[in-house]
Amino acid sequence: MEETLKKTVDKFIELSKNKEILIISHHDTDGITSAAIIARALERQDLSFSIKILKQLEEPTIDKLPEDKILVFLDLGSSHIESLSKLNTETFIIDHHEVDIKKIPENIFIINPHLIDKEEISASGLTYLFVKNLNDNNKDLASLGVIGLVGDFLSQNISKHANELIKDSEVKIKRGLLIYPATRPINKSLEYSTSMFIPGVTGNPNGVFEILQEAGITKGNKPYKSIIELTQEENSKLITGILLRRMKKDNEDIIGNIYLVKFFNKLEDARELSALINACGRLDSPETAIGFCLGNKDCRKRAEEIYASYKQHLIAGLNSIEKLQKIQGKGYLIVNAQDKIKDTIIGTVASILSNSSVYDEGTILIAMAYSKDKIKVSARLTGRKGRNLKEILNIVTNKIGGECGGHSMAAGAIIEKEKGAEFIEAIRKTLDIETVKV
Ligand SMILES: [Mn+2]
Repeated sequence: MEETLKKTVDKFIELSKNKEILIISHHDTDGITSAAIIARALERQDLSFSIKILKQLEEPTIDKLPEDKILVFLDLGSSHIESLSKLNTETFIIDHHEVDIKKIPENIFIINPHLIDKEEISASGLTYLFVKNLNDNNKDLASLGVIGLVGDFLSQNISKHANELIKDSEVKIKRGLLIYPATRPINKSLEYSTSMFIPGVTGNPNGVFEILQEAGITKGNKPYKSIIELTQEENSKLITGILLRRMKKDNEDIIGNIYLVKFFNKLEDARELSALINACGRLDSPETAIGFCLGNKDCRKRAEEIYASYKQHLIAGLNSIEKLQKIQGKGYLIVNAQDKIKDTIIGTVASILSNSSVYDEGTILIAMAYSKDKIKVSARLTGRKGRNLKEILNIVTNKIGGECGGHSMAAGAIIEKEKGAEFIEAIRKTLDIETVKV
């Protein structure tokens, strides 16, 4: 890894002397923090650059890329090496997604652990190592790297280079309940706890009050304590309350490392920062998210507004899905939310529910919502084992029309608005036949 980093950085220094740079990154937290890290580093080197944030990289986008600039892909690009090699310019790829190529073309320079030691690290971590090699004064960018690491769920099992990143960042790590933010009053963290859905508590202020009472956590006339301020006893009582409501016996996935980062001069929970950046990136405000990462005060204000409304929508979506009528079959559940839940959050709502332990392992969740003149379909699998959702959606869209994508445990489709009833009928048939086969 060290050798690849050094060689790639040397090549970058040489090439960037007389060519402008175009950074292309992904719209999630890992991609946004990666872009912010490199932007600050290039600014310090006095290099001129521009940034493009993408939902995903597609062939038509590649065809339109400028050939008079050096291209730098972050958190993207590994699966497009062949088409990128056809462009008449040099391309750098800093990415951690799988790569399937034997020989790297001459105009491509890539940092990807899959080509070295298969170590698990985020693109933000790799980008940090890149800029640290570029100039030692970039060490202050490590905390952004940690936020990206947390955003990609890579912060619970730490690899060698992820550890280097964490050490450089000076973040504080505490073991505790994995509900965020761990740094703000716990009643709000519980109410908005979408990362860990707690039946009867998430989105329900009365339920929050009850679970806190049971755990002996009261507020008096002050705000509630934060998670990191709880006593051992309060903490273990609260964990018991959560386990009872989640109907699970082990507390393995509800306890873990909490990363505390100094941000805008305050100690913040990295997951909260990550969720905020993610919301802005996905809701078409990536420039606000990058500005937030780089400490811009106006961007911070805007980002906080976007995040607050995103959380409201998410909780409203979760609350309304409970009330909506569901079609229940053997091993599956279909919810047609129509215009009751926004298309931008229906997938997240479905993911939260599939992780909630409300449904049996292997249950398929199909959620539908209007998306202008179409219907957006999100399919999620509860637990880790079950049928292949991409295949199931593929069968149905082949029959009634539409497009689908994704993978076996989480897939999605877009169909015509008037095909809603037809879709439900077709997917029920497919799911019922599949059950017979199994
Ligand atoms: Mn990533």
